[in-house]
Amino acid sequence: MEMSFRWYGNDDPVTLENIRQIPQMKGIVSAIYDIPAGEVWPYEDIVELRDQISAHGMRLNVIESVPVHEDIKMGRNRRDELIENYKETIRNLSRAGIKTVCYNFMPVFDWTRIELDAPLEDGSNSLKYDETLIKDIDPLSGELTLPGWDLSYQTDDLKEIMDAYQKIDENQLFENLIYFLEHIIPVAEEEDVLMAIHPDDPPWSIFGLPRIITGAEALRKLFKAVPSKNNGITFCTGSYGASSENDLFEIIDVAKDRIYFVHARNVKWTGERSFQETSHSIHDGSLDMVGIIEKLIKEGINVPIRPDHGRMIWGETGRPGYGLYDRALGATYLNGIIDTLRNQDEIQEETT
Ligand code: DNO
Repeated sequence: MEMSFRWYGNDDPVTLENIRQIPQMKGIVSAIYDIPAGEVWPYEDIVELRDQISAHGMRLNVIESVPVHEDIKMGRNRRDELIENYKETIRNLSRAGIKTVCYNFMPVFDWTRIELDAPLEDGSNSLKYDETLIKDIDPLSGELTLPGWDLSYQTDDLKEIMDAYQKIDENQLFENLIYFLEHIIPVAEEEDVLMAIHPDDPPWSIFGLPRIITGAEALRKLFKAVPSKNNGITFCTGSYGASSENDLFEIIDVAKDRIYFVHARNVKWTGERSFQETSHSIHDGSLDMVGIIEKLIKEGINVPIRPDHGRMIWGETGRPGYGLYDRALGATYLNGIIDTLRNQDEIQEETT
């Protein structure tokens, strides 16, 4: 697996120089953040990002994400035009040598939490989700600070969009996803680009909005509807694993020939549909990180993997979940597991 790290570009307080010093760091996962959702990413901008990363001894291996415009998710009239733009972005990425694209199909809100710096016992802090508290929040009141609401996801008129979603149920949203895929996957095939849908985080409906990429059953349905191998997934342990009802081993079985990108994150279940993010260690969270990595390796899955969110430790402040220190510890933990499980002769060969 190719150890990778998410980097938010030149505004990220975590620098490429910092990231390069994490042992065995090979890949950078990034995006072009200043282009509004729905517009074409110019080839030149992609090349500039790619070359900047290469100049630091790593490679831009995954785009996370090319956002899908709400009009596509809602199946509105403008979707065909927006899908054409998306195709053009896929072509431009491919021409620049970038062959894996992560995206999601979550209505309006990307990943959602109730608290961005909830204390943990050890004095650090991390992101937390509590269904009982979320239920009392009106997303229109502005009370919610959304960690995943990048510029690219912002909408001018939240209320109008939330209202429009009242008419879209899970089946309709799924149909809109399939419509989108039926149009873009042929281009991904031509361009040799792997599309990797990120699960809904958390994997259940929030604020009355439909959510559809939630577990093994949903993936079976997705692959049946669009069988192309370019229609794949981001296997995000923390998103699927936020629900204690999801069996991550079953999800690997269902998706094993279509896992193109791995997000490794641990979470501790704190109640029904409630959890807090922890270090990557199996001793801290509810997920069997060692067993999961072992299964991925056994299945021959050799794709970019990144430590997902980290806690804020050692006084670090910054983008929630995306500081340097705990993600670096996570990468090192994951590398330890991977190196132990991998064929030692192969590792020897690589190092000599
Ligand atoms: C959160 C991330 C998500 C992810 C998108 C993918 O930390 O995993 O925001 O980037 O959902 O499209």
